[in-house]
Amino acid sequence: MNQHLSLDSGPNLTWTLRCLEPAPGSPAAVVDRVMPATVPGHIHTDLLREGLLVDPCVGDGESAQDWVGRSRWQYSCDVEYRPNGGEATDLAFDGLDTFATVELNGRLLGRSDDQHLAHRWDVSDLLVPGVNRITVTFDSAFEAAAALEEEVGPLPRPDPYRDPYPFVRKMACNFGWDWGPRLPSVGIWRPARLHARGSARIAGVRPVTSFVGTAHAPASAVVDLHVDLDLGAASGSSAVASGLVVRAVLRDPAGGVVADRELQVPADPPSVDAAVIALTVASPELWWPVGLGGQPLYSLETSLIEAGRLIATDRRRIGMRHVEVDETPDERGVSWALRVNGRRVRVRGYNWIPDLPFPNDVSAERLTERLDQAVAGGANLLRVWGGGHFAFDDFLDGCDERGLLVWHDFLFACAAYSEDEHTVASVRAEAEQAVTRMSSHPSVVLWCGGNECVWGWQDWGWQDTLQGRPWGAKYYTEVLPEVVGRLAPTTPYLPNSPWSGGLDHDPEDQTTGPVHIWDVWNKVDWTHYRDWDPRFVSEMGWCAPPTFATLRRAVPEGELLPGNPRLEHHMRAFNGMENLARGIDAHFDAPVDGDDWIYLTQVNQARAMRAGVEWLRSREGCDGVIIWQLNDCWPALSWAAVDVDGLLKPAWYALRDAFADRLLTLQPATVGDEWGRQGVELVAVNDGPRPWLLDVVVRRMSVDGRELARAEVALETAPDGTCRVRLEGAVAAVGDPRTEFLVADADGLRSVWFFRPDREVAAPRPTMETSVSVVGDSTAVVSVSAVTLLRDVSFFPDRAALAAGLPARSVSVDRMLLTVLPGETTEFRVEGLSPEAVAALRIELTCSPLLRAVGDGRNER
Ligand code: BMA
Repeated sequence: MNQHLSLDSGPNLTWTLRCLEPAPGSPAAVVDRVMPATVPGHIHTDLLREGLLVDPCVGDGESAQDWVGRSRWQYSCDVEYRPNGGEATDLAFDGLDTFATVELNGRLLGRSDDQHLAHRWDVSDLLVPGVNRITVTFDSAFEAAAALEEEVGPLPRPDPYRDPYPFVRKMACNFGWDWGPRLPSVGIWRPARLHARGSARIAGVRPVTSFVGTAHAPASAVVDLHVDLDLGAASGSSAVASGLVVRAVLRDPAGGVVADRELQVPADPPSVDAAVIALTVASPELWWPVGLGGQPLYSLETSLIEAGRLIATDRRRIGMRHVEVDETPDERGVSWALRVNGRRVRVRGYNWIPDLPFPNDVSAERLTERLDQAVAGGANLLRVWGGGHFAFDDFLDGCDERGLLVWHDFLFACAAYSEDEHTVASVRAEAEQAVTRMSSHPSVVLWCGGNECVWGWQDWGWQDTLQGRPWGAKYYTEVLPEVVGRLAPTTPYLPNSPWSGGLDHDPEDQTTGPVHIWDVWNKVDWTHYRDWDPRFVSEMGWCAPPTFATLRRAVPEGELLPGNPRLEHHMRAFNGMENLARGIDAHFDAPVDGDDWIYLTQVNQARAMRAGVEWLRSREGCDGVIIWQLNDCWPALSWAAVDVDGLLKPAWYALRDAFADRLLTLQPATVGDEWGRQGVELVAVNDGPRPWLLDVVVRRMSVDGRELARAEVALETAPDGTCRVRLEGAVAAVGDPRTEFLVADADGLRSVWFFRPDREVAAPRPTMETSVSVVGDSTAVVSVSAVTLLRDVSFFPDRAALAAGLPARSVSVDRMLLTVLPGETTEFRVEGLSPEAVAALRIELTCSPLLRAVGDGRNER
């Protein structure tokens, strides 16, 4: 039987680490110091534990660590080995970050220059009984990149990234991004092992599934199981291969065996892809995206038997689902829609970035929380963005279980890339490994060549700099589609994001393919999302600070206001502070203090996301919206909906509502009419599997609370349908857009439409009455009665937690950003405060027009 001796650090194995060549700026304490190292891990976390680094997330600790990525490092371990009867043994590393030289007992095994590649070396002849020494030496990625840049010549690189990340096959955002710190790491960052593999091992298991019958209820499925075999040194020897049998056992979700087949590996010639076993599943239980059905997972056990002896087993779960991209020409252009099991899935997604700067630090609990936040935030898809790393299996397992679709970029982002022979070979090998590893996950529904590379080439002036030199097109149009077509032929491939059908097409063409909407955040007000009428949006976003608690942790000193350099250090977006100010200026009066500023910037992010998503979801021709971005990797003023500490920003609540299966929304009747001056429509969007019948009450109101007109509208919305009615008559006859607004209510859902920005709306000075009651050991209900119109009333649980002396994460609230009409009462359910803490609670609510109301009856500005 294949045996694995883990080389991950633990009670039985110690790795050590030392600096071979300290770069200028290194602390004296690092010289000649031998330290314990974590495998799998990252050097920064070891140095932090040793007290050689300060926390890069606090203050400007990040700036003090430049020396780490410029030094040379060596990892070593002594491993006890007992010979196992002469079985061939490999030394296997699942990932080395990045310029690594690997030696065993002083003998060179090989080198790696690609963080995203797994390696294995046959060490049968080098291992000795007893202690064996493994060393991995890492050169500086900066120096390697500089040498490569010298070799292939400069390539265009976009702002604001000054480092030569496109020259190295290493996580691009390691070098800093417009939401993340610059912390180029080194390390043995994925698991390692000694693998007694004998004459053969299972190198990959790829189910390629086809269906017989209708797509949504097929009569049967045929799983062509491709079992990649690695015959190592025995390859070519028919004597070994002739005795090999592959057996596959497939069990349904209840555990019953549905297929059990064996295949003699063809002996002549033996190859690494010798076994394909067809498994037939009658009446398969289909795997569906969240909201459209269940996520049944079948268990698959693949074994390798040599001369009657079991030598290797692979276990995994697979799902029965069919996926395609529907690109049908129509009067507007060509659709771009995901279809799963024949059913169009209107995508409501979030872009995913590495959840911490050092990926191994993401615990199982943290990952679970983040995936749950995505689903609770209305998502049915995550896009793993190409500037990070290939998703780990625990992430994909979590997506399989939750019905979260995964769009996975290959690892190219915002840059031109060299097409030299060596890099092409590396990229091909990376892609082969990643596609093979991930192909059994039903959640992986799309491979995409890269992020914004074709757009950059088309629109960012690269062509002038490149003067005809290669820039990466070969990857997107040749290398990567060939790999996906060969190894995961039933998974769709998109050459890039954005993309409009060809290298010679404007990738931002709205009539076809996915676009990225960035002009809005970068240049204009968020009302201009309503100028767009695309087929699919794979990125759009608006920045805001993280929650107060997270920002205060990262910026312990000074006011939390623009102008504080420590705060601005955590804003990496190009023109970020200016854009935030521009955003506030378009809607609100200037903030007076830091609390106002945080509230207004966060509410503006939430409003931007709600406006953009509701507008795009209301357009029948738009088949998906993916928000930039779900998560953060450090305390950042960023586009994230959830901050690095896992705390929900107001935008998350707005997106949860805007992404609900059933959306009721008021929208302008005309594209480009940002404020609905030419008429407003009532739109119901039903992404769910059942029809939606609703009676909507639409009122035209005065800001002083008077009802000016009312209409009752009955809507019937089919599953996967949209229903729209233009408002007519008295309810639509707006007199003064500064004092009037519309409200639509049905089924507990509310949509509100104002015709002017807040600061032009003649709303009365806000007044509210509040009370709090304890309803359980740790639950309180904060109730708010509006005396005047209150918009976006919010209770911030992190502030309540800090006031009660509790960790910010320990208190949560169910809702945020409520618009309450005069005379109405609404409630927030707050979890995590003891009755004593509730008794001492000073209820702080914030709303627009700006007011901070406190629970002792006073209203404060
Ligand atoms: C796009 C993304 C990221 C970036 C984001 C915000 O360019 O693909 O590269 O972080 O917008 O600018």
